[in-house]
Amino acid sequence: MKILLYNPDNGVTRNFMPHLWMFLLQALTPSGHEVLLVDGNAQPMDEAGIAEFVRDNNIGLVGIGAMTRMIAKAYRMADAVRTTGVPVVMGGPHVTEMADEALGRDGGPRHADAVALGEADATWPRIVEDAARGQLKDVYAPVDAFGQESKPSLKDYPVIPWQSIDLKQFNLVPKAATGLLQKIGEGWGSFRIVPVESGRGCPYGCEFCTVTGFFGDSIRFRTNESVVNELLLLKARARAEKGQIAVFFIDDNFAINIKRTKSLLRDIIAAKAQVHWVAQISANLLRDEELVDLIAASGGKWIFIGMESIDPANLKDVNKGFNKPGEYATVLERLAARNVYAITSFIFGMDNDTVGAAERTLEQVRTWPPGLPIFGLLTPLPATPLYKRLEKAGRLTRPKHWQEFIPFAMAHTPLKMTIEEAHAEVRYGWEQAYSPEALAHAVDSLNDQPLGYRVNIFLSRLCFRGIYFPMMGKMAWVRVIAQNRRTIFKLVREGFKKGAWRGAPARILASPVPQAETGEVIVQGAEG
Ligand code: B12
Ligand code: SF4
Repeated sequence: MKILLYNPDNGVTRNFMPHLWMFLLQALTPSGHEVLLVDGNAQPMDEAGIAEFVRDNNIGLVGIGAMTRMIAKAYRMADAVRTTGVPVVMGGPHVTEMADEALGRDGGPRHADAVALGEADATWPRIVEDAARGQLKDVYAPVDAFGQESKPSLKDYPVIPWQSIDLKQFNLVPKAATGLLQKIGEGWGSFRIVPVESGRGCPYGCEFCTVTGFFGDSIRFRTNESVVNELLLLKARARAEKGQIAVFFIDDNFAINIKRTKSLLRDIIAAKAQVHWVAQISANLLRDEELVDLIAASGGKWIFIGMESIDPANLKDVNKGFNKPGEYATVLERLAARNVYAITSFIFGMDNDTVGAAERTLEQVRTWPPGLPIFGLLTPLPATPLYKRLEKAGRLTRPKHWQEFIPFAMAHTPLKMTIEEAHAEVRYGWEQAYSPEALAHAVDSLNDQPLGYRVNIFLSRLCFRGIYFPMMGKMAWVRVIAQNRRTIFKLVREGFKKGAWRGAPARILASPVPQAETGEVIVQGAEG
């Protein structure tokens, strides 16, 4: 049987990174079946397009995965596939919580023939065999022989054959420049960001988050060896292609168990498996100097930190009181001292937010080392404790907001400001943090660093700007480049100066990397 796995486009980014679930399910597919992957972000498709693809390729089963944000498009695409007579199975965080909606059991139309609840590592092979026999069931739940919910241990994680997977659609280097850039240094003919998971689960239960409900509060890890081997495979591929690969460790909190993270990072260093990487780590765990040394030594470049708010009352309200705003600056300095920078994520529209929340946040951000601040609105995702609390209080203004998704729009009324005021705060945050002046300031604050760091922060800021301000068309890029021409000229001028690209790699030298250690497992904290 031929199977199509499809991920709808998010309408914001193009092909910046593939979705891991597709490669994972492909690797877990029983032999004898052929799996084709289409990521809508890289290969845009509409309803007629997917129906045609399914017919032309003689597809026998379509699997669709989506977050809440993309679910309306996912349903439309599923409907189009089902008109061809081919069955659709849906999975992922949204349909896990809203299976009745997908199956048309809530009074609405049916979109899926079957739904895979939760982690599908163990159920996927069963789904494929049932579909091949024409005996798909409505619901596949990950349960053991006694009917109890069971979570994959990750100890026998499949090998994802990155060396042979077609990743052409995920090359971030423009085609026209590939030939020339292959010749620079070790080669820049391709640049790809690849998702790798080293563990799953988070026990923290922040009120707005899906993760604790979805992956459970039991934390599970792959073996160090399997992660290291995956990195080595990716490195070898990049070398063979005269290109570069960076890894996004998609764990919700990559350092949730500090001892284990340190041991993984030491193994990465020992095996010379370092690649540039990004991960999500909560601020409380970054108090550990040795961990931060190892992050820098193992290739860590950007850390995503869910700061959410600078107001402790807001953090307490959403059950994230373990975040301590008073230590944000110290944590960021500690990272920056090793040339590791942070993507700092903030949420507005929280219950203690008042008008001016964005400016108060930015006042602090401006005093921190340069990074990539991002701003969102508190969003009640289905089945989260936040959703249930707001529903009970009658505060949801758009209870099924995902059916008509609007980016950066509240679905409930905050307590101390109006919905419009909350929208204005988020707009202000983006406008100020990504203005040409703010970009120039970020670049200048790294004047004591080699030019590469300044170019990196500038390009990263330009890309992150696109999360709020649409950057999908060529004209949008031309406008932004024109607005930032002074900074661009300055960087180009400096690029021609002798020695501009060389210099001290970090403000302080990372301390020597400690040797491997083993020991008991301690759960320290979490992020998402
Ligand atoms: C990586 C990631 C992203 C990436 C996505 C791009 C990419 N290429 O991966 C980025 C950074 C862009 C991102 C952004 C956002 N994300 Co995000 N993200 C994640 C993260 C950390 C990892 C996803 C992942 O790969 N997981 C590992 C794989 C193996 O798990 P999985 O995808 O769930 O797949 C398993 C099952 O769900 C199932 N499955 C999934 N799909 C399918 C399909 C079929 C057919 C079947 C059978 C099974 C199946 O099987 C898989 C194996 O068990 C998750 C949290 C998490 N740990 O999952 C949040 C998460 C998915 N994100 C979330 C959110 C809310 C967002 C944002 C909306 C945040 C924001 N406010 O801006 C944005 C918007 C995204 C956008 N613009 O599209 C929520 C989604 C909740 C929900 N109900 O939708 C999550 C769960 C985190 C959270 N805190 O709650 N995200
Ligand atoms: S720490 Fe992060 S992943 Fe864990 S529950 Fe909170 S937001 Fe979710």
